[in-house]
Amino acid sequence: MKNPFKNTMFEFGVLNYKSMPNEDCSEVLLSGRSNAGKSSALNALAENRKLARTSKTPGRTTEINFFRVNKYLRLLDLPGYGFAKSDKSKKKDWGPMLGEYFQKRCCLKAVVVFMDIRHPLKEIDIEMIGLCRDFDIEFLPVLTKSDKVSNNENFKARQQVQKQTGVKEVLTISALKDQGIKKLRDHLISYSLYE
Ligand SMILES: Nc1nc2c(ncn2[C@@H]2O[C@H](COP(=O)(O)OP(=O)(O)OP(=O)(O)O)[C@@H](O)[C@H]2O)c(=O)[nH]1
Ligand SMILES: [Mg+2]
Repeated sequence: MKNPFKNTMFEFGVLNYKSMPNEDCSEVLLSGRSNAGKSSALNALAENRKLARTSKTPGRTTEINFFRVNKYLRLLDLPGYGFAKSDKSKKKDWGPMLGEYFQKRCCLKAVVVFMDIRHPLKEIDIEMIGLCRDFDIEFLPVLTKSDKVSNNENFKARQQVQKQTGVKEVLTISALKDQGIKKLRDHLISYSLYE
């Protein structure tokens, strides 16, 4: 079957809630610490390396970027926390904006919390999960860079996250090896069907 993310396109980059586009489809927020692998995952979903900018230098994504998957779904690439030292002027506290976004944006259907499989559930991840719980928004923990660890460590990390979050479904992916990406696509598409 054709990859439903193949035609994903960049739409807008915004710095605040006011500048966001009209709510004309479901939205899923891609969140996680800087360097967690959000943009790489997005590119793997779309099979397009040029879609979102990825970098070894944390903090290269500085705006919330809206990507249109199809008529029914948008993905929002949220810059990670902990920005590059060289770019202090662009440092931004997303906290207040996210609160407003979670509260007002009815089309927000789910939040993906990307975490490096080698160090999941840092404080900021727990805060994000707390925000989802406060606003009753579904969240999906996704452990990234699974190619960096053994199968055993992979299993243990997933178990730890399941136990700590109480969530049954924890995905593991490798954007590099194209592992778990199909399953992530299926989850994202299912969110777009939520009422
Ligand atoms: N080995 C491996 N490296 C990966 C994988 N995914 C991402 N990386 C690397 O991790 C680094 C950060 O990836 P990004 O996708 O830019 O991370 P990000 O979460 O978008 O970071 P910010 O935009 O700063 O929030 C890059 O050097 C990627 O090449 C993976 O599946 N395997
Ligand atoms: Mg990024």
